[in-house]
Amino acid sequence: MITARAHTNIALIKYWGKRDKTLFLPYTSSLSMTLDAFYTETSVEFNQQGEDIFFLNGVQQSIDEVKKITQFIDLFRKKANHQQFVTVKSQNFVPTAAGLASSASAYAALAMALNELFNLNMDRVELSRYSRRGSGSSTRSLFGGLVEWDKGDDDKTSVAHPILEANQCPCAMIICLINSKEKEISSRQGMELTVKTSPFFKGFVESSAIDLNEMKQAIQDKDACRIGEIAERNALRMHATMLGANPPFTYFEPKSIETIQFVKQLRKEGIPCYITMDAGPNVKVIMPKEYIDQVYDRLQALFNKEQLIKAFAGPEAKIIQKDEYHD
Ligand code: 2P0
Repeated sequence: MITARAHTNIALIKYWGKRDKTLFLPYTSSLSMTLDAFYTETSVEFNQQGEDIFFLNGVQQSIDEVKKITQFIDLFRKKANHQQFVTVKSQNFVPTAAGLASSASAYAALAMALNELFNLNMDRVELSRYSRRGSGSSTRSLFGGLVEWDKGDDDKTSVAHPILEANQCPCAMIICLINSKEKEISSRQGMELTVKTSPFFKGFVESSAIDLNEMKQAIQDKDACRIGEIAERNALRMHATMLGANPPFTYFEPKSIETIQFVKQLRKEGIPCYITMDAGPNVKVIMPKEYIDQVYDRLQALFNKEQLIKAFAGPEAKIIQKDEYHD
């Protein structure tokens, strides 16, 4: 039995839209921070049951869920030229009701574990190419610190690579939990509708390339405020594309807007902090590491402590357990 652990990530430059839905090739390159605070642990082993079996947080999953996992494992079976079925047991380590359970850490951990189980010896970059086929954002969870997923030209070149080690990262984040309800529009549906119908999508793709270049410069300069500024504008441009979709939709809730305005007010007072948001109402506040406690204290004007989670740049995915069985 092999067990792998992968941490989730939050994009500073967003992935929103696929140019190839089968291969999960994105329209834009993206860049994220792997978080120390949340992760998934996944164990895999061969079984003799004649089918793949999948448990998530101790609960055996439905045929539809198993189907997704089987398609993903097939990629590894094919490469290894193996036929064996696999039992997958996955556990999400995220605070209860955080609404942050992420396919990113899930598929990164599964890819890492399957690589070992099938003895494929792929390096992380190559593995990100495989994990991409489970979920785009999982490419970035194979690495720690700050990570870029290059949109690439094709299946081979659309892979992730590390940009900055976790201990070098000048930023921290506070996740503000606003609502953990199941979202009405999944990110997969949301991005598809946006690509198909939003006249603003083209503008997002064009401006994202500029944001990415400026972000890489800010990272090289270890300029946490600039990183925050660029992340905020990139996130808001992504959310603007959704308002332009037909039918229009948004992940914003009143409390999301209130938080954004509060963060702006803190900036006016000289406290450097910025926001980013994903396919849900929760707001992530980005700041230079040394300001995290000050921002945390101030955010308590809007949230109770249970709704605020501090996070720093986290580690790469790794194998944490390997049990060998011999007859
Ligand atoms: C991101 N999101 O870059 C963006 C920002 C949501 C908003 O990656 O269809 O679950 O599995 O490739 O990776 C969420 O999308 O989508 C996402 P699929 P995924 O983090």
